[in-house]
Amino acid sequence: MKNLAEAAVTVDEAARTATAIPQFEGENSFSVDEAYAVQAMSIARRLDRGEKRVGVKMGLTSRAKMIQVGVDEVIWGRLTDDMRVEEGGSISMADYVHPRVEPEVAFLMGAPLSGDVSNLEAMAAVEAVAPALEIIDSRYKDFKFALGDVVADNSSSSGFVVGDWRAPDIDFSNLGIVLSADGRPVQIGSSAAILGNPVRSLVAAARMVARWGETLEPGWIVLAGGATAAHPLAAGMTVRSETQDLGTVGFSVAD
Ligand code: OOG
Ligand code: MG
Repeated sequence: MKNLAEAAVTVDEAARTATAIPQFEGENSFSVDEAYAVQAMSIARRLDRGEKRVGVKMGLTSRAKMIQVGVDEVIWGRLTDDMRVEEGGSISMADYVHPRVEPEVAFLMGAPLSGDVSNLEAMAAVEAVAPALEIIDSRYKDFKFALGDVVADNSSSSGFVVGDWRAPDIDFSNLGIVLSADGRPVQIGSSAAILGNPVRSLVAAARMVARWGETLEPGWIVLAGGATAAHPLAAGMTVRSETQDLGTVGFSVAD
């Protein structure tokens, strides 16, 4: 029988020590439910080490992302305070296996949200919106995984940067986004790539966390998912993303 608790230790240690691991293949592969159970147990280990839960990340909410990794189901993961990189801050390659960056939209929750909700109900629970970058880092060798693997690995969550928050009183359903590395555009897209409108990702988040007994809590951040394919990071790189009406967010890779 598969030992899910053991798998949780494996993915948590791989993330903690930035070490690549093989996929859970064959008789060791997980059903989606098993994978979320592994994810929950691995995050519990991080919380035991003193990290604080700060929100949720949605994944594979755009075609570009689904195609890039070959998995075509919307997934979610858990964010902790330790994953947050300050806007304009820097990271070290040594803390990651093979990190990539992708432009996202972040929501700041002002009221609890869980279960089946409408777009309108979801927006009523949002306090602010911001441009964001997610640093993803699959712990699996060669960034290759099946659905169960990536979900168990906290949906490749590893870091995130949030720009200035603003009131969610603008139409952010189709905002142009340019992701630049060292001043050169490397991905160009639109917030519309995120399920047609990022608010649909928030609706999906409310539904999906409810399945696991969770509520999007006031003060939590919800990352809506990458609007474009992710770009590989390298030592010395400066990353900046500019989102129409939301502004810029960036960081650099020290070494
Ligand atoms: C899986 C995580 C996907 C997104 O925004 O679509 C994700 C991966 O690409 O490794 O974070
Ligand atoms: Mg992402």
